[in-house]
Amino acid sequence: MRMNKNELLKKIAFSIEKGKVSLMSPHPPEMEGEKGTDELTREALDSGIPAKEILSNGLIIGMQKVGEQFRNNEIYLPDVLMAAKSMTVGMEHLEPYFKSGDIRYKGKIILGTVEGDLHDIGKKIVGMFFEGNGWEVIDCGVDVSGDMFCEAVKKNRPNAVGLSALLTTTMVSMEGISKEIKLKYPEVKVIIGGAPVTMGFAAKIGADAYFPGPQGALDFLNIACKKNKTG
Ligand code: B1M
Repeated sequence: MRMNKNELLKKIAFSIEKGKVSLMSPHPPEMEGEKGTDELTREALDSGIPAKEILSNGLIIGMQKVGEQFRNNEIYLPDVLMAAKSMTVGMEHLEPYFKSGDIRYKGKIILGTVEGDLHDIGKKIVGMFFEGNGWEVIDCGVDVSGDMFCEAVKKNRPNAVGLSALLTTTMVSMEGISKEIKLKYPEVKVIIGGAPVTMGFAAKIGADAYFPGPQGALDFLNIACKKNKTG
């Protein structure tokens, strides 16, 4: 029998929570023979659920639960790794649905997770969102130093650079990176985001803006870029 929308989204969240990648994956043993995020995400798309809804009400909900359980010491790092693997497989299905049909981009942004930090799921989501809304995204990956960001700016001449950090220990490096970019390229906007980052922190380190999620960052880019064009 076909699952309804809510059941399917709940199942996707659960398959992230449990790190069940696909039907064939042996982890976790108690879910042997069950569909994983791979099949469930495909099924959700095929049944007409919008990609944004699958992301927000399926994949992200599952990952939030993983975060809570990890914080409460109910699960361990290998479980988080399996959840991240499962999330990545789901996002791969969604990615084409976020691509913009625009050939003329509104502008260009460089994205990266700052040095010392390997968390990239949130940054990838932000990038997908930007691309889907007409921005060219150059993703420098994870563990990106100030010099690497500046090199990318020199090569690509973007309108903005977006820094992501998920650790309280790595968010501090945003200050040096932001200052280095601003010193060399004062016309380039620097925006920051990631779970531990705040508006106050952005102001303190001299970044142009902070956003808790992709939508605010996108609105900022659209306005800032328009102002630049009209002088
Ligand atoms: Co790690 N980890 N992790 N981890 N991990 C956290 C961040 C943690 C909060 C878990 C916890 O304790 N509850 C904790 C940090 C504690 C702290 O610093 N205060 C933590 C820790 C401690 C660690 C390790 C140190 C664990 C260890 O080794 N003992 C280690 C560090 C490795 C390193 O980076 N050097 C580590 C490792 C990992 C994995 C590799 C296993 C894996 C990452 C896999 C990957 O990314 N490819 C992982 C994961 C998955 C998590 C949690 C569970 C989930 C993160 C995530 O993907 N969230 C996380 C707990 C949590 O966040 N609740 C945790 C889903 C994602 C959609 O949200 O990334 O917040 P998020 O992105 C959002 C917004 O923040 C925002 O928009 C996104 C979309 O809505 N956003 C931006 C993000 N970037 C933005 C940029 C913008 C604008 C908005 O503009 C430029």
